[in-house]
Amino acid sequence: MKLYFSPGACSLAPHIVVREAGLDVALDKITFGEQRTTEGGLDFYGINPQGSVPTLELDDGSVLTENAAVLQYLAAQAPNADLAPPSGMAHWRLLETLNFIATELHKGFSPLFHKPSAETREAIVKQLLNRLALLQGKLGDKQFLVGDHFTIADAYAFVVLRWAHRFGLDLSSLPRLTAYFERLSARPAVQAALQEEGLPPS
Ligand SMILES: N[C@@H](CCC(=O)N[C@@H](CS)C(=O)NCC(=O)O)C(=O)O
Repeated sequence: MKLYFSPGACSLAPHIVVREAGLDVALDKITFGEQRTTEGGLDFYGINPQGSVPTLELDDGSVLTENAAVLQYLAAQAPNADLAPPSGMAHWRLLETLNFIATELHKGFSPLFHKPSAETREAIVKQLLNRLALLQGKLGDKQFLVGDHFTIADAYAFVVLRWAHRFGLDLSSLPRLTAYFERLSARPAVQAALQEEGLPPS
């Protein structure tokens, strides 16, 4: 398998899962510009017509996209790592949480990457802080978002919380979420993925 990624983008979530699961997955860094190219200089649009990461190339050459699907596919390749509860209410909570992160948080952050006006930024940040408070509510007093151990939802949550810090959101009113982010940051798999993407440890 090969994971096409961009440093610090949402593809960091499946990258973390690859490390948590100990999967043998090659990495290929996409250069974003007017053209999008793989490390080998191939046109990335020829691999994924949307040009977005994460993109996972499977061993048969077919391609899987959409973070929530890629994360679940990777977890299914390493059932012993127990990164995605396969049944019961925990399974539905996992899907609920992945969808919440993808649609309410991930896509909520996207406009901040395009340098919005101060007024637009303020509205976006207000909405994001509301959604992050909801995420803290989902976390409750638990150590992880779903059940009692790390799942693919935590890998995805780590990425959006990292963006919250990168964009200077004031999370002081969300101490449990801040402590959760620090716990995730300390995981060896998270640190390994950050280092491999050439990113600072926190
Ligand atoms: N719907 C896709 C969206 C992925 C996405 O937005 N990826 C961003 C990086 S975080 C990207 O590649 N943006 C470049 C683009 O879409 O042009 C998913 O959930 O995987």
